[in-house]
Amino acid sequence: MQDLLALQEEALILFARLDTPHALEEAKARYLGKSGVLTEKLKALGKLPPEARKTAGAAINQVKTALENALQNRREALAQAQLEEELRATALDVTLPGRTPGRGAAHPITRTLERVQTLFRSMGFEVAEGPEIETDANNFTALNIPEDHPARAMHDTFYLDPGHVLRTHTSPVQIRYLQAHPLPVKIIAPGRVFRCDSDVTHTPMFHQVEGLWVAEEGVSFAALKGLLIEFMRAFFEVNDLQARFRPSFFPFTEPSAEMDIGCVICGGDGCRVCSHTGWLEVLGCGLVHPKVLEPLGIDSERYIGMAFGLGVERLAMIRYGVDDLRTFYENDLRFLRRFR
Ligand code: 2NM
Repeated sequence: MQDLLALQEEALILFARLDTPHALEEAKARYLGKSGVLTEKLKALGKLPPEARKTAGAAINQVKTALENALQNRREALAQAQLEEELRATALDVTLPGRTPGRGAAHPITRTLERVQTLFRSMGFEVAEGPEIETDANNFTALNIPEDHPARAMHDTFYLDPGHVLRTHTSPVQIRYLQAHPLPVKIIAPGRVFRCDSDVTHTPMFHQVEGLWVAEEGVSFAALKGLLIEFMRAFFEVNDLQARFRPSFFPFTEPSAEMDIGCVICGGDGCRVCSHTGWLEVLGCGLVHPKVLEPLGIDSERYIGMAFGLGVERLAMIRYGVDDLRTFYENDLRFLRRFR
């Protein structure tokens, strides 16, 4: 009897300590299996006298029942613990904020390009595009740029081979357009242009919008000035915008001019953006040279062309108050996020 109670005590302690179903079933076999300790004791009952057999059998069966109950309770406890562990491991906290993809935004140069295009469209211009790799003929010769012009030099232009360049302006788009469409034409040519230049105020790639309006009527230098002033007024949202046109030179226009506007940052008082002059240089313009029109079969006695070219980065810098051109192309999100 003493022996049996000690056995029960030992088994119950062991069951309570085992913490995997496998170990528990192994322990069960040791006590209750075919040759388990308790089973052997039952087998040995036959050797006892009938009276003793009865009490001993009852005692053994009592221990057997106690062990089976303990086993069953321990099985359930382990199963419950495992379920709880699984639930904990796969728990989903529905109160956590969602992982939404970061919201993107158009680059400030893209936004500026789109703003320029929208305004010129509203003034009746179509948008024309062309390749970034151009022939020397379209990029220079058709624009009355002489063979010995400094702009053609290797150190200013990216040559791909002797006959092809990365376009240095979008004017060749306008040459292509004039070759392919009947007059009148009224277009802008926005896009990337490339110059072998890199410092604080120049990047080797930048964006231009050039405009061209060729017609029998309505085109004049006065009309050109009025159009450009109207555009700048709308672009910078300044009603009483000051403007002036200084004589200049381009091989492809005559007369030619540079347009300045009263500084939209300081109102003309002088600041860092306008280098304390009160004026901002914003574009070049002029009336298209007969030497550009005539080779295209356009009678320059009958048709007049007005043209202009502006730098998108320059307009973006002024509009957004950015003082270093290169920041547009460093892809620093701290900078880019400011334009959302
Ligand atoms: C400028 C300034 C003045 C221009 C001229 C032409 C074309 F194709 F008609 F000859 N396109 N763009 C032009 C005129 C560009 O950029 C400062």
